[in-house]
Amino acid sequence: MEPQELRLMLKDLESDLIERKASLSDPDRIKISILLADITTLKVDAIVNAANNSLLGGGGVDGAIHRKAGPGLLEECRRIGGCPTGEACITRGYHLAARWIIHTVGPIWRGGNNGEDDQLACCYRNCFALAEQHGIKSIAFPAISAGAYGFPMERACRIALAEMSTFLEKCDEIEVIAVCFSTKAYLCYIDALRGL
Ligand code: AR6
Repeated sequence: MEPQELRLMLKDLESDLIERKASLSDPDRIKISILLADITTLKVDAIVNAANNSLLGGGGVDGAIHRKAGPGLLEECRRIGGCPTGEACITRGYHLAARWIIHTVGPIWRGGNNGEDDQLACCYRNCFALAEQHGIKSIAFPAISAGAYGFPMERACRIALAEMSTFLEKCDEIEVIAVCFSTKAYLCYIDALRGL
């Protein structure tokens, strides 16, 4: 596909997304944006890191966040001492534009019958719980587990969006951004939005 065609397609999808948002029961309460971006560049109160149990950094979004935040982040993560799968913890944002980083550890995909869906849903719930506790008003999520941990992107985006909208049903104070690092992720979120 030519880049021009892809741009046009994304433009169509964006209009479709706006219509979709408008068709939800109370559009003023739905504050989910789907954004193609590098999460480390966003000026939001908090960005979420798809970390591992050690919290000591790694590849993917975790590596990008640690590189940009600087060594203070690694030090604080070391003091925390790790994070179980499905849980979350919070640190300062250091050199990032975001004030906070919420670190969560998604499940490694093992075929789908080993509690992966529930663990992934827990990641989102625990991140939102920390966001509420810290008065965070805007939060950006990467597609947790959908990279190195192998969770199928379509399924990961469906779970993410379901948890985001469930949370926003009870708390409409927080702006939620689903960050996509590829057009595939973007298209999966649009599909998931259709299924809401
Ligand atoms: N901004 C937004 N999204 C990103 C960025 C970025 N800068 N970089 C990658 N993604 P992954 P996981 C997307 O692998 O699957 C690490 O080594 C990426 O395209 O970062 O939860 C940790 O230390 C994908 O859609 O996280 C763990 O060991 C999504 O973020 C392990 O990887 C998640 O991909 C965690 O694996």
